[in-house]
Amino acid sequence: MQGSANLNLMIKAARKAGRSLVKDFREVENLQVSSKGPGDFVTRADREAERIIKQELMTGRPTYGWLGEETGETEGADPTRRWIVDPLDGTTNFLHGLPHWAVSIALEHKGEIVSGVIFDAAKDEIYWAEKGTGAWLNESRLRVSGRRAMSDAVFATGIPFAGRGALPATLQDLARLMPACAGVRRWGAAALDLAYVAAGRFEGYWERGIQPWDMAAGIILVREAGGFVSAIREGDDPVQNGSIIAANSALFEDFRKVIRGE
Ligand code: LIP
Repeated sequence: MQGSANLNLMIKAARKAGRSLVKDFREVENLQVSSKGPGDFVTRADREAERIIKQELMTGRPTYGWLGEETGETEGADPTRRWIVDPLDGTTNFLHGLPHWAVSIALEHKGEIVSGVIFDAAKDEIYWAEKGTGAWLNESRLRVSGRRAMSDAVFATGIPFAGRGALPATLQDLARLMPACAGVRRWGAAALDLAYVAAGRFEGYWERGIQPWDMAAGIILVREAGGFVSAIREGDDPVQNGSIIAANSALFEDFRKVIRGE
């Protein structure tokens, strides 16, 4: 697999963490029937995956900064570069034995996401992209969907739960979008939702109230596959403000108008 030294380091770290998570996932499936459930076990699996990734990346690039879902933010000696890592995106799917989760690793340079890796270890699909060199699934080049009609388009999103997230706004989004499109999916992993937009499987994705590590790697994948990404509110930055709209080039403006209520 061609790519820069940083990308190859990211892929090595993602695959090593993915191997650990696949082993733990098999145990989680067995724990579904236990009265206590696998909650604590999944927390340990999540933290072990981030430990593996952090060891690989910070050994290879000790001066870079760090932002990880489990271990938080650490300033680096190099203030221009930062790893942004979700060791297990789709945690609730993992907890319930649903094989739709991923390791997500992104590299940010001077505030811009310049490379990303998303590893769906359960399906052995690794998505990767570097600025200016395209988006890839394993060894195949990715392009966003060519569909041009909203009525033919399938979109993905995240739906608030347990009192978290922007429920009224999301319900308004759904009320506006559902009559205009061919379907909406909620598969529970933002990183894979964005990877699927880059792969042309979804025409678009949006979500409110998610974290930088949920979206960072997926942003560069969508852009390098020919799609567009923005925040929901005009002028916001998706990574900084926690809301995101992503779609293929043909539908991006129409989709964004629907979500913005324009
Ligand atoms: C999840 C996201 C998903 C969102 C969930 C959660 P996690 O990330 O991938 O899109 O709807 O609320 O934030 O917590 O599994 O890393």
